[in-house]
Amino acid sequence: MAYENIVYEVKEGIATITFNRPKALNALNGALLAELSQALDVIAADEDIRVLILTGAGDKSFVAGADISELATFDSLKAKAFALKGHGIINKLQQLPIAVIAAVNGFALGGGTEISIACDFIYASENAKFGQPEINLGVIPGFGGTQRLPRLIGTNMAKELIYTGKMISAAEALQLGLANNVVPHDSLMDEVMKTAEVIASKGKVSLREAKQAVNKGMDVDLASGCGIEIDAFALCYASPDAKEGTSAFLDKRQAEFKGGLSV
Ligand code: DAK
Repeated sequence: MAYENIVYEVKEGIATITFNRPKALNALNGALLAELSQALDVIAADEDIRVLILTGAGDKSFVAGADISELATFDSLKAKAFALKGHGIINKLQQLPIAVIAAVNGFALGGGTEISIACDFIYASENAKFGQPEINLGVIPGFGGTQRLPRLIGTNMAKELIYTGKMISAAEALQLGLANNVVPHDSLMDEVMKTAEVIASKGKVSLREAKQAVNKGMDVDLASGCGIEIDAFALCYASPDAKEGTSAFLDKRQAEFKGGLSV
């Protein structure tokens, strides 16, 4: 389908979604969210895609949050409907059976931070800024920020960011473990692509099982999490990739993983 608020590209198993409302610093309006949701469905159904990269159009912003001109029109019922829709899309993003990297190229505020932390990890450019400024608008994070941010950076630090609405730099985000890597602005996509290519060369089933074991395990106690890992480990052997990976090592050659998701 034709998208107007995002750009969707796929190259050699690596998909990229670029939020594309640069005049509004890529703020999330309803139309953009609907397109994002559709693109995620397309990606989920495409067995050839192994990695998704999310980034923002222009030099300045990843996503500057929900579109405030839409937020300004809400009543409680509309706010609830918007929250349900937003959570649905962000859950879909988090649960994609492939690796998802946020390439944060500028402002990641409010919904921008919330989308980035629903990805598997974040690479940020030196001029990236993160924050949950909803408190300045008289509301609270509505796309999972009160839940995912404390799990990622700890309760007290998350509370400080959510209560003050302040922005933090890429360097601070790195220190907090919010970003995995901070790189010069102009080399952000190259660095993200290098990591994406490494991941795309791995087995699709083992990647999916690793991701699901980590994600599901974070929501349960350690013993239950280890149970999840045991099942996920066993399932990897349903794919020819396990045979290929172990044989390749023993044969002293590079593994060529070809297993699909149909196992
Ligand atoms: N929405 C709409 N337009 C935005 C925008 C946004 N979030 N952010 C920026 N823009 C627009 C500006 O209005 C401006 O438009 P023009 O005036 O040129 O037409 C253009 O983008 C450039 O912005 P600035 O001129 O302000 O650029 P600066 O470099 O001076 O400042 C800034 C950049 C990012 C610091 C500033 O634009 C800013 O503070 N933006 C707002 C950041 C923010 O507060 N974001 C919203 C966070 S709240 C919920 C679910 C989710 C949420 C809430 C509820 N429920 C389900 C109920 C989520 C809420 C949020 O994300």
